[in-house]
Amino acid sequence: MNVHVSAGENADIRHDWTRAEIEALFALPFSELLFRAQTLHRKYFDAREVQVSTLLSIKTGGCPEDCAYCPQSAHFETGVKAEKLMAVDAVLKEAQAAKDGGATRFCMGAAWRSPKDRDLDKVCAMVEGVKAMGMETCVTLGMLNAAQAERLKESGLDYYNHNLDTSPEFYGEVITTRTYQDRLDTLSHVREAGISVCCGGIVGMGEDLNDRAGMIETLANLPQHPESVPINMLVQVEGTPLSEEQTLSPLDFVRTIAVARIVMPASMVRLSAGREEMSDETQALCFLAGANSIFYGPQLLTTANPARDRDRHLMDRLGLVPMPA
Ligand code: SAM
Ligand code: DTB
Ligand code: SF4
Repeated sequence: MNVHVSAGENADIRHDWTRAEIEALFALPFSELLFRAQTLHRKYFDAREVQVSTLLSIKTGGCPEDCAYCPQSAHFETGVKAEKLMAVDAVLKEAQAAKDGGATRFCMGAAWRSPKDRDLDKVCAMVEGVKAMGMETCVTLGMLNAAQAERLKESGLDYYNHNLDTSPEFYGEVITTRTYQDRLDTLSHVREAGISVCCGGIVGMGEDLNDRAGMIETLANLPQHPESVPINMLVQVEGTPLSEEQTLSPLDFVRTIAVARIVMPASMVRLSAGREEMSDETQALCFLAGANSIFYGPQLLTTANPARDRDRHLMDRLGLVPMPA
C-alpha cells in the first residue's frame, strides 16, 4: 500500500468516534467536507492512484440468507440461477484474464451463509493458484470460524471481505437470518488469523443519515480500521424487497465516501457496487472525496459493472492511474 505516513499511533487514526461527531461531518458544507477528505487522502495516498480489483462469483445463487438487497438469496425470485462451486481450473482461467486486463487483485465471492470444510479445500486451492500468478487475493464466503480463517491464511489469502452493511439499528430491517454480532465475530476471526480486513456496507437501502453515520462509526471504532472499506450504492434488483426503494441522491453518496475517508484516512475506500448506474461526474466526485479503489470488469457478482473501456476512458480523463500492487 502506498501510504505516505505510517498508520501507527497518530491523531488522524482514531477509534473513539461518536455518532454525533460523524453526523457533524455529514452536515458540513459540501466544499468543506470534500476539502477535509482531500487533505487526508493526500496525506496518506497518492491521490492519482486507484487500486483495481476484479470480482468473480465462484458460487452463485441459492443462498439461505435473507439479505433484502441481494439477488442471490433463495428467499426471493430474481432470476438468478443457483449454481455449484466452480472448478479450480475455470477460476484460474478467469483470474488470468483479470490479470491480463490490468487487475492487481482478484476477489472471489460465494453465495454461502458460511463455507463447508470440503468447499474450503477448493477455495484454498483457488487462492494458492491466484497467488502463484502474482495477484493479490480476496474472498468473501460468508461467516467464518477461527479455524476456517486460519486455513485461508495458510493458503496465502491477503483479504477477506465481510461487510457490516449498515448501522446496528437498521440491520434488522435488512437481514434476519444472522446477527450484527455474527458479523463482528467473523471479522475478529479474520483479524486474528492475520488476514487483512475488507469491510464496509451499502447505502440507499432506505436508511437515514443517522444509520449511515452509525455504519461508519462501527467501522471506525473496530480495534483496527479495515484495510479496505467498500461503500456500495444499492443496485436495485427486481424481485428483492429493496427493488423499489427510493434512490439515494448522488451527493449523499459522495458525502458517505468523504466521511469514510476522513474517519479512516489510511484505509482504501472502495467505490464499489452501483457505478454502472452512476454518471462519470458522480464518480469523479467520489474520487475527489477520497475513493481510491474500484471493481474493474463488466460484471460484479451477478449484476453489471462498467465496461473496461468506459473505465479506462474515465481514468484517462481524470488523470487517474492504476495503483501498483
Ligand atoms: N455471501 C457472502 C456474504 O454475504 O458475506 C459473500 C457475498 S455478498 C454478495 C457480498 C456483499 O455484496 C454483501 O455484503 C453486500 O454488501 C454486497 N451486495 C450484495 N448485493 C448487493 C446489491 N444489490 N447492491 C449493492 N451491494 C450488494
Ligand atoms: C462488496 O462490498 N461489494 C461487492 C464485493 N464486496 C463482493 C459485491 C457487490 C455485489 C453487487 C450485486 C451483485 O452483482 O450480485
Ligand atoms: Fe447470501 Fe451474501 Fe447475498 Fe446475503 S449477501 S443473500 S449472505 S450471497
